Amino acid sequence: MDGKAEPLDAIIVGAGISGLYQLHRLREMGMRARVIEAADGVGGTWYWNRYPGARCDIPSMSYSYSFSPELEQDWEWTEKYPSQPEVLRYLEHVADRFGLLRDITLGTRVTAARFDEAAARWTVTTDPAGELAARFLILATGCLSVPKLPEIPGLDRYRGRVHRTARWGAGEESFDGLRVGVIGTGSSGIQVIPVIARQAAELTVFQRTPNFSMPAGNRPLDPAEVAGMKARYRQWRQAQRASGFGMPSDPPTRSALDVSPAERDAAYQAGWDRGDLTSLIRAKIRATVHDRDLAEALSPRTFPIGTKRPCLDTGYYATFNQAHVRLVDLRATPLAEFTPAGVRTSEREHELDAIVLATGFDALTGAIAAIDIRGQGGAALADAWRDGPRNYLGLAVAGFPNLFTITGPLSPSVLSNMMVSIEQHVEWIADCIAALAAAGRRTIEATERAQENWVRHVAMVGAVTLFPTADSWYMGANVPGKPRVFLPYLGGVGEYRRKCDQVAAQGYRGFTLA
Ligand code: NA7
Repeated sequence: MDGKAEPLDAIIVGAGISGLYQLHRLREMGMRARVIEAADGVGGTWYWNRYPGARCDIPSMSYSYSFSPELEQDWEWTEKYPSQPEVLRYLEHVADRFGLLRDITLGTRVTAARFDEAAARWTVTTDPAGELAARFLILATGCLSVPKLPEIPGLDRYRGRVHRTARWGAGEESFDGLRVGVIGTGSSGIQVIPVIARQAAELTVFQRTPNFSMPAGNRPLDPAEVAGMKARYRQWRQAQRASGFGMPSDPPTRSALDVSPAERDAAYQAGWDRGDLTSLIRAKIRATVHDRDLAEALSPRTFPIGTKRPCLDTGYYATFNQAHVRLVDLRATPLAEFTPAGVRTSEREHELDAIVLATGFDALTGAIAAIDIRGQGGAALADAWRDGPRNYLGLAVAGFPNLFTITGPLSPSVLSNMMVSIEQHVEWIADCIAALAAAGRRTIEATERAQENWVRHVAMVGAVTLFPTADSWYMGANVPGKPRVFLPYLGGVGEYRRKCDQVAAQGYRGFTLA
């Protein structure tokens, strides 16, 4: 890369949903921006997570950009919940439609970034070797983009095929006739397991914690339904923005205790049929899985529902009724090591031709921590965040001027429809950069005080819920040694948007402009 060219206005790290839109938005403002992307294509999460069965668990017509009414009208989603190939095709279409590729450098990873105070700009270092400078650095690095391996030794000794759901390669589809092991039963495991079961000769599922999962009820979209949504898209988008989680729903009007048991059951059943009610899950597992002990082993007991991300599945529990599918309960017999032939638990060795790792991510902070970021006085972000992320509004960090994080930790991010939160951040950042330019300012930086108050507020809102009681990736609990902090902001996307807009309207209250 040419480091000697005129510095850019902005460097954007990542060409997923957020990086693509940020680039488009800045270019529309006449800014010079470049996206640096490690993958060989655009799409972020939807580029990497190509495992069979990968599907979004937000309805397609809501999990799509709202910034272009023409795009909204032109694009035809085919299923209620879009499959990974369909979302990726959509994002490739967006990159193409808005001519974004000419300002995206693919196959290049940002490894370090330092802020030069005198010049008031960021210089980033890349691999393959290169340097690039810009006034603003925008991390569009994703919340679930650094996969985590299981913490047991010996993976390099194992002689069979190893697949990672979060790094699925082309041509990895067939498990025909193989003895396959899947480690992990989060959303990824729960989606991939029924598909692999259709191919494998034997499938062994290694489960550490059973999850709450509900039938997705995925289906082709009805043309009349699509036309109806397209006709009222603008209102729907407005409702999304004002909602709690980026998905509008009718709030309950009566307590469950005020109605008859029959009425209550009917309401619960209707919810189950819609695929969004959780109370019946254990009973449904018992009704689906024939073997009582197996049903119990698959039933979550160790955390309150919703405190770990609930899953949507297609035939997950029924998969365990097939004779060639086995469950290994790692709470009873923990994994000890990989062996040349498979894996060994505390009880025995399991010989496997292929192992699929669906073991999750270093969520929310992993991709930011992977870059050596140096702010004022050469201070490292890694040091500033040693005890957990500290920022203002989940958007900016004291001591790191002109640095923005899209759906960063301590913003609603993963507790919302990501599309809604991403668009909000992209637009807020773009408006902020425009406001600075209009005011003839070069830098913006969160104050320590505003940051302190925000960190405390996010923790306080989280603390009144049951979220901190679960060993979840929301809490950083899935990565050994990671500080235990509630990472997303639970204030609701509507309320959060109001706060961010207010800060901007008050001349960027809590920021220092210079
Ligand atoms: P998750 O939800 O973090 O799931 C990872 C799974 O892997 C989970 O069942 C873990 O058990 C299990 N795991 C992790 N490490 C180990 C080890 N060392 N041994 C055994 N089992 C292990 O990641 P996903 O990719 O499924 O989903 C991530 C998000 O993507 C999802 O929530 C949606 O928002 C989209 P644990 O529960 O930690 O005991």
